Amino acid sequence: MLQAARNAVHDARRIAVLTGAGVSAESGIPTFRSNGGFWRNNRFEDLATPQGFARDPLFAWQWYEERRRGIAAAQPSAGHAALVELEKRLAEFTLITQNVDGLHDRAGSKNIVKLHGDIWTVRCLACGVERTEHGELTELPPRCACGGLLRPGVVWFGEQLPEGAIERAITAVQTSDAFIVAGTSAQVYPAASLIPLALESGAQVIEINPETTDFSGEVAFSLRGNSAVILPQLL
Ligand code: BJW
Ligand code: ZN
Repeated sequence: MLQAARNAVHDARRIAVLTGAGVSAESGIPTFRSNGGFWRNNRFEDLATPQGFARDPLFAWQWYEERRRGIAAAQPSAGHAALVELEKRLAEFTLITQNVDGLHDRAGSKNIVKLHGDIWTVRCLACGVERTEHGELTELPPRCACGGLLRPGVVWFGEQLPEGAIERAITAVQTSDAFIVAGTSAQVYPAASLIPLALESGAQVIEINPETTDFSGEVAFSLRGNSAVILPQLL
């Protein structure tokens, strides 16, 4: 199975990749739905919806600030590094990520589509200004120069994805010879819909996950294991 998947990667001229929280798990960052995942101990309705944030911005910000600190202290894994190498080999490569942690950028990946935004940006709910904010936030909840409340620049449930993001992802998937799906439970849409799209478009789909997903039975290669081990082996 691994050798056949390696051949599919080797033969592909255009590759698209979809990553999820599992790829950052090996950097020590909790996932959402696995054991020890965020949604096992927190209600996503309180933390990852506009309604939850509006009810208690301080509570949501305390969670985001704790995550930002953990991510700042983390290092990209061997899985992140393998995707940088893969990009260097190919003329056309798109890394579509659901992760907001910025570890793909820090590892050195270039052509990244961030479907769910970026935890290092903040946006003002009053004037709409957006900026990158890497340091520790001194005041919680943080405020804009205009006095408005700042929110994390991530995509919550019920919200639109960043402008153009899903369109770029769809084009990359439809034109790819191979589509690698790593470390995602594939339960959140529209990100998960890229998998059936790749199958319809005739791409060789390679899934990397220690667990099965709803798509494991449909993809060409379902590689069971950790992405920090399997992604380097694929190259
Ligand atoms: C390893 C590993 C290792 C462990 N190596 N692997 C169609 C049908 C039904 C519902 C909808 C639909 N279309 C839209 C919706 C609504 C909703 C949705 O999808 N709901 C579902 C839950 C059913 N989607 C939305 O609202 C989206 N917006 C949208 O569609 O706008 C248009 C619209 C609006 C209103 C109505 C209808 C349409 C927005 C979704 C935003 C998701 N946001 C979050 C939070 C981001 C901010 C933050 O980080 O705080 O994004 S939720 C969370 O889940 C986060 C993740 O990016 C996302 C995906 O999670 P991921 O990455 O898959 O992580 P896990 O934990 O689920 O899985 C980890 C996997 O790794 C597991 O499988 C492990 O086995 C594996 N793993 N260790 C490899 N070492
Ligand atoms: Zn403002």
